[in-house]
Amino acid sequence: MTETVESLYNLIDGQWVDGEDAPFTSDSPGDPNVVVAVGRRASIRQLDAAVTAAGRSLAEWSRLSTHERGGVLVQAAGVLERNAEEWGAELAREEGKTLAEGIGEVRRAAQILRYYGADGDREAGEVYSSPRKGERILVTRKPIGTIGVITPFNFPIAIPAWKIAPALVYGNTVVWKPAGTVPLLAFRLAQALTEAGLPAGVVNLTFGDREIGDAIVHHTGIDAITFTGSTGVGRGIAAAGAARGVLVQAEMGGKNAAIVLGDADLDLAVQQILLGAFRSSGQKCTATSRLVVTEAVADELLAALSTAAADLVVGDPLDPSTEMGPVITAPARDTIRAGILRAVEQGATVLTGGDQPPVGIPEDGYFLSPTILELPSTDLDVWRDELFGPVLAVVRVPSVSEAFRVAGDGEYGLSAALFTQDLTRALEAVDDLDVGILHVNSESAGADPHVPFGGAKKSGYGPKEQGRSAREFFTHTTTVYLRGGAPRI
Ligand code: UN1
Repeated sequence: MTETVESLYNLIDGQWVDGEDAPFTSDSPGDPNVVVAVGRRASIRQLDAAVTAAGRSLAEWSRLSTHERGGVLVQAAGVLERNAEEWGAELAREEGKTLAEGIGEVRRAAQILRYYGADGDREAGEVYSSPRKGERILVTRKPIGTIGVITPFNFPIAIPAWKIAPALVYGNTVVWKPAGTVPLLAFRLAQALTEAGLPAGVVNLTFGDREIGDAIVHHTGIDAITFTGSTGVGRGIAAAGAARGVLVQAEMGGKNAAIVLGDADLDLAVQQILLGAFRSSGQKCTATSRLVVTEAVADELLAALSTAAADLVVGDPLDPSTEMGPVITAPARDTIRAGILRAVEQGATVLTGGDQPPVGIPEDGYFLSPTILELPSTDLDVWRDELFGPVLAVVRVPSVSEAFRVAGDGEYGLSAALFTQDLTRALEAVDDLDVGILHVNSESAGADPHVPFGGAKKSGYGPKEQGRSAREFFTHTTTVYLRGGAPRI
C-alpha cells in the first residue's frame, strides 16, 4: 500500500474529470491527520452531463447480450482480485475497518461481480400456457433505464458492487454518488469497471454531498433509485421517488437482536455475538445491537461475553493484530458516546466499555470501546435507537415467548440471530420474528449475493436486494402473447 495521497476524479461519460465544485479530502478515521485522497465535487452541471451520458449509452448497452454485459463484470472481478490486498488496505485506512475485513470486502465485491456476471446464464423470464390453442405466453425482462445509486460509507465497495452489478447485467446504466467519507474505494470500483472495458457513459461516478444526492433523486433522467443508508434519508428519497412515479429501493436501519435460549451452545453464542456486535465497530445495518437472553443462562453468558469483549484489541486498523478499529467520523463517535451516557442516565449498567475511548489509544482517532450495557427494561432509548456503533444492549427475559416478543419490539425488522439447539424453537422463530433475515446459530450480519437481502417493517422500502429480488427491482416485464399464425386444425 502506498502512503501517497491519491487524486480522485469523477467519471462522466467515460472521462475522468475534475469536479467543478468544492474540493474535498478523505481522511483516515484511525488518524484524521492522515489525508488518504483529495478531489473535487461534481457540479450540478456535471451531474446533468452524467445523467445525459447514462441515458445516451442505454440503447447500446441494453442491446448487448447478457453474456457480453456479464463478461465485463467478470473482468472487473478479476481486477478487484488482483488488487485485493492493496485496495483492502486502502479501505481499512479510509473507512477504519480492520485490514482483514478490508481485504475481505474487496474480495467479496469481486465475488458479487462474478455472481451477477454469470447471471446471463440463468433464466431470462417465464413461459406460460395459454387458454387459446396454438399460443404460448412469455414473460420477458427488460431494463428500467438509468438507475441512481446512492451508497453508504460502511461497505464502500461491496454495497456499490451489489447495486451496480445487477443494474448493469440487466441492461441498465448508472449514475452513482458514493458516501463522502469513502471516495477512494468508489474510485477503485469505477477504475476496475473501466479497466474491464465498460463502455463510456454506462457507469458515471459523481462525488458530492447532499446537493448531488438530491439532484440525482429529483432528476427526470433517473428512472429508479437504489439507496442504502439512514432511515431519515431513505424515507425522503422514497417520498421523492413516489412523487415522480419512479421506483425506489431503500435499505435502511436495523436494531437486530441476538436471542440466546437456555439450551444454546454458549461458546458459539459468545463467539458469534462478538462478531455481530463489534466487527466493523458495529457499523453495519445488520450488526447485533440487542441481546435477549433467557434467565437460566444469563449470568454465564454475560460474564463470558463481557470478558471476551473487554479483551478485543482496539486500535490501528492497519495493524494485523487489531480486532476493532475506529468509527467513521468525530460526530459519529460523539453521537454514540452520547447514546451510551443517556442509557446510563436512564438506568443501564455498563458490563464492559462505556463512553470513554480505550486506554492507550491515539487520542486523535475516532475510537470507542466495545460496550455492553445491561438494561432494566426495554423502555430505554438505547433499545430502540440505532446508534451504529460498538454498543450492545442486553435484557434478560423469563421465557422463549417473551424473548421473541422483545427481540422484535420497535419499528425495525432487518435481521436476527437465534442461538438454540432445538429445531422446534428455530422453526417457531421463523414464524414469530418479523425480520427479513434470520440466522440460526450464526451472527446477525452477513449476506450472500444469490438470496434476498432486506428488512421487514421499516428497515426497508421497495423490493429487496440480491438474487431474484435484484432482478425484480432492476427490470420490468413485457408479457408476450405468442402465436405462429392460424392454429392447425
Ligand atoms: C452484511 O451484513 O455483511 O449497510 C452486509 C449494511 C447492509 C449490508 C450488510 N446493507 O450494513
